[in-house]
Amino acid sequence: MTATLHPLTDTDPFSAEILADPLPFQAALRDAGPVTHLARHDLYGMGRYAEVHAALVDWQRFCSGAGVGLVNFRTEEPWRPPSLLLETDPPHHDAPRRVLAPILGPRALRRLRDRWFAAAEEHVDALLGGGRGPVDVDGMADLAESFPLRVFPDAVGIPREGREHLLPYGDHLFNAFGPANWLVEAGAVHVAEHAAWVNAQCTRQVLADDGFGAAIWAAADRGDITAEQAPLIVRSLLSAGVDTTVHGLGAVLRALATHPEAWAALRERPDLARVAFDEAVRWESPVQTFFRTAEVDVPIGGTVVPEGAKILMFLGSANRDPRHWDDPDRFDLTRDPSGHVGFGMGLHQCVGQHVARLEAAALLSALAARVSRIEPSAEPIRHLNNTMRAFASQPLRLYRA
Ligand code: OVV
Repeated sequence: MTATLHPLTDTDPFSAEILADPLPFQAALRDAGPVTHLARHDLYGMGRYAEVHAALVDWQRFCSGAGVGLVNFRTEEPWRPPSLLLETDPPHHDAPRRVLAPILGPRALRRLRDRWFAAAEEHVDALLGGGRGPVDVDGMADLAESFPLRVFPDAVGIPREGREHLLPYGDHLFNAFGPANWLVEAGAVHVAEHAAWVNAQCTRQVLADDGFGAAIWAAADRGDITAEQAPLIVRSLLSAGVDTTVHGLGAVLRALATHPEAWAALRERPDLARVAFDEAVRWESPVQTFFRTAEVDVPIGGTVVPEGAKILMFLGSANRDPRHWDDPDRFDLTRDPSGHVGFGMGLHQCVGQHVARLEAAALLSALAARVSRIEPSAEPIRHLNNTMRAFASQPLRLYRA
C-alpha cells in the first residue's frame, strides 16, 4: 500500500512491491489526474486510457527516437544500438516498418497456420501422454515457453543451437527500459553473451532461406532497406518476438484456468481463442509500460510536461481504466477487447501481433480439443521485470477430455 502511505509522486513504480502487484498503484495514478510527475525518476506517468491512447497516436509530440525506456538517447548512451523500428520516428521508422509489416502480416502467415496447428496438437498430445488421469504441468515451462520456442525461431529461420539465449536476452532488454535497478544489475552480468549470440543470428548466411529473416534480407536485395539495416530488423524479431508472446500465453492460460466458464465457452466455440487471447492481453497486459519523450512542452490537464521529459505510458493501467472499460478487472469473453493498448496504438503498434495471435490460436485450439477442465494446482509465482507482467511458473492441472 505504498501509494497510500507516501505521496504518489515519491512512489517508485519499479519497486519490487509495485512490480509484484501494480494494480493499486495504477488506480491511484489514474485517480491523481491525467498526468503525474513521479519525482523518484523525474518522469511523468500517464495511467488513463484517453490520455495514453491520445499520446500513443501523437508521435510528433511524444517521440520514440530518444528511446522508449527511461534513458534519453539524446543525452545518454543506449546499452545497444537503437532498434530501427521501436526507437525511431518517421521518416527513419517508415522503410523498416513498411518492409516488416507484410512479412508478419495475415496473408503471409497463412502458410504457417497448418504447420503451427499441427505442432500445437503434437505438443499437447506429448504433454498429456498416454495415461488416463489428470496431468500436472507448469503452464509456463511446458506450454507458454516451450510452444513459442518450438515454432517461432524456426519461422525466423535461426539454427537450433543456442536458442536458450533468447528468453534471457529479452528479459534483460525489457528490464533495461526501466531504471538501472537490481533487475538490470542482475541481467547485466550475462547480457554480453546473450547479445553476442542474438546479433550473430541476424546475418544472411546464418538464416534459413525460407523464414522471416530471409524475407528481410530479400527486401535489402530489392533496395527497400539497406544491407546495414537488415540485421537490425532481424534483431527486432528476436528481441520483441519471444518473451512477449510467452507472457501473453501465460496470461491467457492464467485467465482460462481461473475462469472455468470461459474455458467451457472456448471448448464449445474454439473460434473464441482469438478473443480470449486479446482479452488476456488487455486484462494482464504482458507489456505493462513504454516511455515516450516530449518533443515540445506539452500541456496536459493543468500540467505542462516539459520538452525533453520522459513520459511513462502505463498500458496496463489504460487497459483497466474504468473511465473507458466496463468492469475492467473482469476477464470476460463476451466483451469486445479491441481498442486495448496492450499492443500499443498508432504507428508503432505491435507489428508482430498477428504472429502472436496465431501462436495463441494454435495452442488454445489444441488444448480446448483435448482438455475438459484446466485449473491452478498451486499459486503461480510471479517473475518480476521492469516492463513485463510475467509468471516464472504457473502450476496447472489438466483434465483430459
Ligand atoms: C516492441 C519491441 C520490444 C523490444 C524490442 C524491440 C521492439 C526491437 O525492435 O528491438
